[in-house]
Amino acid sequence: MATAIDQLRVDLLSQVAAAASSAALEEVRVSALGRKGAITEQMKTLGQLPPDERRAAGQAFNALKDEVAAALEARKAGLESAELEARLAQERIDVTLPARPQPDGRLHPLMQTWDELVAIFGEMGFVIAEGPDIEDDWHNFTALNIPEEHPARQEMDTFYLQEHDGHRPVLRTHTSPVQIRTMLTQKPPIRIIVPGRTFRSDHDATHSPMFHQVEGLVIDESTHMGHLKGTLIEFCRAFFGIDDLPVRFRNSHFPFTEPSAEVDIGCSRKGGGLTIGAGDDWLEILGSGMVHPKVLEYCGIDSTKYQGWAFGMGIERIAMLKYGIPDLRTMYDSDLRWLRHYGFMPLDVPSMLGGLAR
Ligand code: 2NM
Repeated sequence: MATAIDQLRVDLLSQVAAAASSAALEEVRVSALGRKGAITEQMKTLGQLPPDERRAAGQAFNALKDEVAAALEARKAGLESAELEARLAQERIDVTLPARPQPDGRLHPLMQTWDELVAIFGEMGFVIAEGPDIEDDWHNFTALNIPEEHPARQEMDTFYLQEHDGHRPVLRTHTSPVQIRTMLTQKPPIRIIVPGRTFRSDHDATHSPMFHQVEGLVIDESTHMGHLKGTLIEFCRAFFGIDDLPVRFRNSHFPFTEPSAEVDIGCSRKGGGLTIGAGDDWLEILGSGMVHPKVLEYCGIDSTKYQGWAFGMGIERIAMLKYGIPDLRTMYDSDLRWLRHYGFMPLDVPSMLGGLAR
């Protein structure tokens, strides 16, 4: 019996040593220690031995089991770490390799600016709201306290669609109807920005019949003009990347806000050029104000309990200012040379690090 156990020991230990992978080692484990394994099978013969030999043989088998189990464990640890090393070597990524060739396309400066605006206001806690390009009179004008006889409502300035069912659809002239829709469907507190397409019957070097706006709206029980001012000063400085950019609030009038203020930033126009953030001149970049109580009431918001403020700006206009684009119309020429000059790499993360174009 002793020689049979010795033989089995040599045999199993050499199988353990020869296993070349953890899968092969697992097969060795099953064939040695499993329920139908070599040791188990041999131990079944113990009963045929005379009682005086049986005890010693039983102890020898148990010792062999322990020894083989220990050898399996040790081999397993060795194989696994070798396999891990091999995988790490094979799956290694060389981070020093040059980037893959960038796609040939460019992001239009308008869309780059859109992304920057969303990034700045998003960081301040505003969420994006959207709505239809085709509106009705009520959402585009009436709910905004724009009177029937207001020039903005005239055919001269507004694109009306064909009348049907007694309604006259209109291409929205600003994104404010989205604010109206939001106030009608959501309970305050509200803090949204609304980027989107807008349409006015106007076409020259600074106006396009289709253009883009970002408007914003904040409504709660206690927000006030101080918040409007702080937020818009912070926005101007972040957008133009100038920490001490002078910002001025100038009295103005909109039907939907009271009081209303135009927001100017400091600039210089010396020598025919334009330098933002220097000099003693001013440049208008956005409109703002406290939401008119009538607008709140149109939207079912109790104007004795809630108040709010809003602002709006043209994306083309501020894109032109930031990136030094002299003529708005070139934005829609689809001229690839222009796009290569003014465009941005699509994978660029919008940030203020690019600084000013001039
Ligand atoms: C501006 C200027 C001032 C404005 C107001 C509203 C609303 F819906 F809350 F009444 N939305 N947007 C607003 C106010 C827009 O753009 C120059």
